[in-house]
Amino acid sequence: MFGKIVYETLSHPKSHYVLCEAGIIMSAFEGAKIGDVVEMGSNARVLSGAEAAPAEKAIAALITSKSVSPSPRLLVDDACMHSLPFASCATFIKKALLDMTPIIMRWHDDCDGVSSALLLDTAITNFIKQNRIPYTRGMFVKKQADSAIYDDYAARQDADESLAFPKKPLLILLDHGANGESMHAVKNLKQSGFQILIIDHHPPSSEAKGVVDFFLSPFTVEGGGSSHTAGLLSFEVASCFGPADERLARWSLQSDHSEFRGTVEDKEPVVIDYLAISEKHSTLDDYRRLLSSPPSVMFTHRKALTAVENALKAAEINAREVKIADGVSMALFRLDFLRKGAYPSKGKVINAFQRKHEEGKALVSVGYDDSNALFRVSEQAHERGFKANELIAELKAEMPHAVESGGGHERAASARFKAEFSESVMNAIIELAKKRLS
Ligand SMILES: [Mn+2]
Repeated sequence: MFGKIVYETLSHPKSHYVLCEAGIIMSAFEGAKIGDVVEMGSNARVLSGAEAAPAEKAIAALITSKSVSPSPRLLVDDACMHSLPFASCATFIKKALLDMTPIIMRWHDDCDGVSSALLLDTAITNFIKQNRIPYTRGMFVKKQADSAIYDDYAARQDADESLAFPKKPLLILLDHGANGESMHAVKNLKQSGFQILIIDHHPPSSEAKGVVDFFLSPFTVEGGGSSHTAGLLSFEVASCFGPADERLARWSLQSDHSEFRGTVEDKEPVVIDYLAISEKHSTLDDYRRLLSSPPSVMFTHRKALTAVENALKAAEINAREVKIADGVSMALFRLDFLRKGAYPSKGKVINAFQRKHEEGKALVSVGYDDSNALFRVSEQAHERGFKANELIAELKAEMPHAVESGGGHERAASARFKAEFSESVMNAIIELAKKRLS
């Protein structure tokens, strides 16, 4: 029987893990290294040259047969979903698992990221069990990221982590890592020998596809966009491993305001978002435990709502209204009472404010602190011609010394500026708004 050495212990002398017809078997071959093909049994030895070729072929066929993936039934039936290579992505992961590649999986700290991680974790763990692959606990590292950027600090941690393994790991980045800001760190790890898989629905860097081993992004195919959440994509990949929890995909659609979300508002997306921020060290099992307990879901949902309500009150108390045109008003309120990285985010508070006050009104809400301003535009204000992204573009052009970045959509956008110019920036926003609607 032929086999391939896929892993080894760090002990002396080394023991080898050999992938063969019978599964993965532990054995020892003197002087052998990972990747060598061997003959097992009484004539146990490392094969080389012409002898190795048929063995390599047999092992490759074995891996191919064990990693086939059926095309999944699609939860969202559109051109983008039909074009995305879900089955190949699953096969890519299965091959890495059969090869006993250590895994480092990171996910964005929000409902979409957590849903993606829960789906892939279950799929991967089940595959490891079904195929009796002798992964030890430390070979599947799971970490929640703390932003949408995979940065050099994170990459350094992962590089350090990889030193404990006899071979380079597969890094799986979920719902983050594809944007331009992440490319430096991603490239570094790729160069150091990591395999990298990114499943992300954020607008990607043009380099992302070329850098990583597998890139699953709705932006790479016709008709895809941010509405195809990472949770949705991960659900389809997980479905190629076996039955997957459809609710997680639906929760990610709800939390990310996807155009494919259902009409029913579940509590769980709010709960997951809340936990991801307020209990940053939650493990995937912590999420599972909480989600499987209806009283805990109710309780945590209540806590999250209360946090938003209290923040909304604080915003309302300091809000001032400015008339920017006949029948169009702008509500400005400070958001510095919110702690950075805590729940709720500025975005959640301004959304809550806008939802409560916009009904039937031409209202532009501006939530701001010393270096940021967020805009939300009601339907009526938009009909009157107010476009937040255009105002920000004008602001940038007019105050290049003060405005650092900004952008977004017509009805939701934000700008970042230097704190020392905050007062003049806020005044300019009001003046530009008046001018644009006059
Ligand atoms: Mn996200």
